Amino acid sequence: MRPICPLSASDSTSGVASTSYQQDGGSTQAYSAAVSIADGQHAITYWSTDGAGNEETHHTSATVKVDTVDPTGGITAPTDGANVRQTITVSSNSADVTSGVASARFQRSPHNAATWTDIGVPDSSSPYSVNLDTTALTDGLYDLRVITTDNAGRTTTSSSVTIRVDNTPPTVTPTVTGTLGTNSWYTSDVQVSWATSDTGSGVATTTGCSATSVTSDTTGTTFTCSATDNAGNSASQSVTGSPLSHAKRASLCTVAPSTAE
Ligand SMILES: [Ca+2]
Ligand SMILES: [Ca+2]
Repeated sequence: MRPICPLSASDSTSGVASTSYQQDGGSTQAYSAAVSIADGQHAITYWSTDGAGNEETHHTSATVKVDTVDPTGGITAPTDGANVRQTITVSSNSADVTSGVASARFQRSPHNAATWTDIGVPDSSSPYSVNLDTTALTDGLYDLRVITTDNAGRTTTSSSVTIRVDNTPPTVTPTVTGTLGTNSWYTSDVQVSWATSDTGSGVATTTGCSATSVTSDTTGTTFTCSATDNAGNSASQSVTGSPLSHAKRASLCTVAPSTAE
């Protein structure tokens, strides 16, 4: 409902003949009924004239501020469907044409649960954003939204975007096959193969994970497979020949996996 601005006047002797007003210093208007005020900030000047033609001192209202339009604003980052890890920046394009944005309040919920939790404190200055430490959350799907409030107190709640939090590196598993002799030495050619998997965002890329055949005596040769998931978590594992050098085939043992950030 657009606000209206009613005026009233009285005169003790000859009576009020007319009441006039100007909006924002514009043309003089005869006042007959409540005046509708457009969105924005306005100054109303008004005065009455009595039956004897006496015009009273003009009055100017306090600034009349009108905002009838809800603000706008949606999540601009991360994008819907994004795989994220570590600490991310959540941003919005909150805006309001008339009274301006008072705050952008960011919230998260487990996907489709609609149990919203504030992310940090509302941001009151553009560009509107907040940091989200995803390591404090269980890996999985989450919805994000922003509630934009304008300076008139009107609010708009955005639609939500869904992200996948994945702070767990892929699993890299070597398999070494061959004819095992004694003391962990292989006495045949040896095949090194790899399995990579990721239960969160999935494996995006692998390096060095092709199956390899060791067909000559070797010691100290290291084979490494690295995998990176779609959120950017990496892991690698290596198998390396034993330092012993006098056997038919080098023994192979698994060393501890390393996780790259
Ligand atoms: Ca507004
Ligand atoms: Ca993962």
